[in-house]
Amino acid sequence: MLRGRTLILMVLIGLAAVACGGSGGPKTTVAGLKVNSHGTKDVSGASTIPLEADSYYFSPTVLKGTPGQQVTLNIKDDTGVQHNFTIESQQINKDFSGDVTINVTFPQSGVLSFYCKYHKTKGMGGALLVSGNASG
Ligand SMILES: [Cu+2]
Repeated sequence: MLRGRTLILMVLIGLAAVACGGSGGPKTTVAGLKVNSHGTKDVSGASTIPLEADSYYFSPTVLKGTPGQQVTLNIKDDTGVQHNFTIESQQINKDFSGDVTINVTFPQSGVLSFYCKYHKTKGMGGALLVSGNASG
């Protein structure tokens, strides 16, 4: 009898763990970062790109462009929470709370990650993709 109860308890704990996994942690890996993915957008040829910042993701998450393409990200943020946009290799480290405009440059090849330094571990990141695959 006790054994049966223990088994049921274990099943319930297992279900709870699955439910948490479904709504919780970031699932997708882009450019070595675990992120909450909200899609990929081809922005080749564009100079201004609308981007949404939310808790905790960027949408679209992966921007696909051409080598060296310079773009202005018009980030829309109505979360009321302090966020940040960082690309280490371009010395970009910009805090924002509300809409913000940030100039970025696509890499010559491969993929380059960006992230919010405050919510990196919650999956708030993305990538600038030029060639290859964003995942991994
Ligand atoms: Cu953030």
